[in-house]
Amino acid sequence: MSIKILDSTLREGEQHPGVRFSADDKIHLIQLLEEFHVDYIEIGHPAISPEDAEICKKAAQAARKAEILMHARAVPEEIKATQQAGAHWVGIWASINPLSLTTKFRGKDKSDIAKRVIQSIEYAKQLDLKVRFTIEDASRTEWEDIQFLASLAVGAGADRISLADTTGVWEPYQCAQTIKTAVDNFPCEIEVHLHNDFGLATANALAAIEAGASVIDTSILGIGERSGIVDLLQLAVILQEKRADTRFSLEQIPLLSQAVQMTTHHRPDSLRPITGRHAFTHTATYHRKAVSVQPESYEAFEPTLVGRTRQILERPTSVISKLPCRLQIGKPFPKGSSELKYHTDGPGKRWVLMDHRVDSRTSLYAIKRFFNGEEPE
Ligand code: HCA
Ligand code: CU
Repeated sequence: MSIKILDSTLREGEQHPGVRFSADDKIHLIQLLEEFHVDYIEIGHPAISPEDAEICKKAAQAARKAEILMHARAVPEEIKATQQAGAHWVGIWASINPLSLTTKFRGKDKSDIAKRVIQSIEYAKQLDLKVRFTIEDASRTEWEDIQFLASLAVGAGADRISLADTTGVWEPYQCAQTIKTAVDNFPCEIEVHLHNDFGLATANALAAIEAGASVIDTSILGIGERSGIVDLLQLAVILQEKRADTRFSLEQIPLLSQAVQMTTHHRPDSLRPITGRHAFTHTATYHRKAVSVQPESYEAFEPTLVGRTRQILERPTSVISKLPCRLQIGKPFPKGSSELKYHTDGPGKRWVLMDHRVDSRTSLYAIKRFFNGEEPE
């Protein structure tokens, strides 16, 4: 059975600092995600505010193929809000780990939490919603507690159990062990939600797939709380190149990446696999030579696979003498300013102005960046 992909850019991604999607942003991203062929789209938490409820409702109406999921705590009003906004699925979540109890459950004992979870799931089923029940912070929760709460959730009618590595602490072997135990113990599909605090989210996703998980949560460029979650775009490329899963429209990757950059102002750093500015740039002299004859010498896959182009960049030292502009290095900037500044006074007449306190290595760095087309910060 092929793995299903849930994209949570519009819910988890909206928890990235400074990110707030309008209804139109969400509608546009839903269209792109559907064209990319994800299976589920998690679009928000409608109970947060009337505005969120309205945005979720408009966005849900735009979905054509993907099943739409909305987030809710184990509270009847929040579950009702997802139904009113047109969700197919409600994602109910609760933690049973005292380290991470949300304010709703702080001070409550385990049987109390279980009671609320059961009631919420039963209520959601009465509303004709499909239910994903997530054990938040599963990666720091004793297996006995996971088993206790998840078994009750399944008994109450949950269609799927999701285990969350909320703080991104799993190593791949630990993730695989827990997912395998869940697959062996629960008579339903297992989903996994993996944060990237140690940079292991994608590795953990692959381990979870090997262990039998049915659904992986992702977001475009991995955006989410703190260091985010599994990057949809990276995972899709890995699934195609390493697992022969060819369903994704990988050539659309630049469109998805740009849509998120434009709506969130988040930029992937230049080293980021697939979407980073220099993910397909070759610089070292012998790399450049080898790649111009035989690209696979230094490429894991063709850049065109993901809608990108190869870039061959000369090494900066040889480039500086060919700069098409006038440079003035080390010109004192007004006292009190400690930043690098630049100034343009017409085509071909660019000047890089430096603060008098920065050293020559920093100035070289500024020139390199300047030549590479980026403005010095
Ligand atoms: C959150 C926490 C969560 C929930 C995941 C889920 C996590 O932001 O509410 O409900 O499946 O990482 O545990 O994103
Ligand atoms: Cu999360």
